[in-house]
Amino acid sequence: MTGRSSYLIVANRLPVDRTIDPDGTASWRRSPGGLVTAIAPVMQRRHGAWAGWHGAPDEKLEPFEQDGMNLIPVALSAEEVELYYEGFSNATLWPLYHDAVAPPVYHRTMWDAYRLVNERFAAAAAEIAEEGAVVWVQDYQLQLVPSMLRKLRPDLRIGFFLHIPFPPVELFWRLPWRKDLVEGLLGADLVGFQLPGGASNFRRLCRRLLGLPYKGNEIFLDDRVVRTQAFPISVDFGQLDSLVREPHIVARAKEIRSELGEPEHVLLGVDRLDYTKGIGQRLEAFGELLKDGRLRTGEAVFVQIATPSRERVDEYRRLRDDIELQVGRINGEHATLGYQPVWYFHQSYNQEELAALYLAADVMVVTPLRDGMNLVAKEYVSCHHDLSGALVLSEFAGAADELRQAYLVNPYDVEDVKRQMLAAMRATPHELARRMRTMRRRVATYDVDRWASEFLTALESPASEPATRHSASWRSG
Ligand code: ADQ
Repeated sequence: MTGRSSYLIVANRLPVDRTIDPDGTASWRRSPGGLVTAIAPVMQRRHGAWAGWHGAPDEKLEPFEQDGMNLIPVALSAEEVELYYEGFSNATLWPLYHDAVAPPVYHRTMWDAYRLVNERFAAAAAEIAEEGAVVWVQDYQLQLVPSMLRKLRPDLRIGFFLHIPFPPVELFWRLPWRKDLVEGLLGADLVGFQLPGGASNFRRLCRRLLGLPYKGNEIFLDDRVVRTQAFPISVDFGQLDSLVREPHIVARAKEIRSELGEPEHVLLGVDRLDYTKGIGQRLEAFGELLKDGRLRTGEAVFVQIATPSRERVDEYRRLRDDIELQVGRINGEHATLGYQPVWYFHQSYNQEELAALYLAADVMVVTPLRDGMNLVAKEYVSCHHDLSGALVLSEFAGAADELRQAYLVNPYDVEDVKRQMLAAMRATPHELARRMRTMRRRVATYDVDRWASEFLTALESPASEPATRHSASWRSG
């Protein structure tokens, strides 16, 4: 470890994955993904540090340097992984914040572990941060960290960003620990959300639960002001845009289409295998189009990539079984020798293969029942510089706020999904280009770099005086 840092990220996971070489030696590799790509350069410029779990239970590691970042591993026991991560984070908060599309579980032992682990993250951050440092806490696993950290280190400037939706007051109200969580978040100077709707849900909740007044974006506490604001996350548009122009990616995309049997239409889904993503809904729509005869045998194939995810949580095991049964049924009913309608992969891919798949797909089908943003939709758009391709996008994905020219669907309405999938397949190149051009302009302008810099600029700008509280109006609605 090289001393204290003036800039610090606190996230459930470190931005690196451990790889074991054939000779048995372990090394660390930067994790793929927009968040790391966006934040790493800022951290390098500012001698930043990153505190997070390194991914293996019951292992205590010393801080180390990687890629010009100070990495501070936070240890978790196997029991804590079960109760804090799989339990309170992914079996309580995750479903509750996603409109309770699966029933959340409420267990006091999980909550106790969540609080304990949040305390450990806060203590690690307090120890590393320089006087007056900027600390940016990430996501729903660490919602208590802002207030815990402020108690330990009132000199810090603390930001928090929630990557998933913030639910309406009526849903949040169910949480036995609702007050603790809200007070936890209010330890931050700036609380960021994907959409303005999440920010306003939070402000209303603060008023109803704690009687706190707010005006515009600002919530007034006795001694300070908490800013709440939307910062829609994005992707590294420039990097994807140049990657898909490389000849080997273009060649791979052609090869993929040929391996699929050169169908007229390639439809694609790419998701973590998660019940919020509406994978079953889109497969049902595709299956019905084949059954109705609105798609001819051999005309279209559906490629569904489902990255393994949270496999020890019960709800995820059931989902995997359901999806695999559904894929088997569709193929059983509609395949012929030489034609397989659904290609399903329960695997992870590297970025190049994913980019080639995006490029190869005529229709990207993104149908979450609820999603904070959905980066896959923005990645697809970034990969279509020739203005080909159509995006079918759920109205319940945060990305739908920006990508208005997508074929927007209500994933609960199977007829609507079928109609829009067909419309996307039948559209003229001119129509596709018109839609794609506008969507690309949006993603190119609001890329992940802009997301990170807007958040940090807002965090570092001076807060309003708490005195303005007296002029705060009580908002209704
Ligand atoms: P996720 O729920 O994980 O993210 P998403 O935004 O779509 O959802 O990001 C998934 C990422 O994983 C994408 O970058 C995608 O390319 C990658 N990925 C998916 N399948 C893969 C595979 N088989 N192999 C390799 N990579 C794969 C949460 C929230 C979202 C929010 C993001 C960022 O749920 O709403 O957009 O955080 O804030």
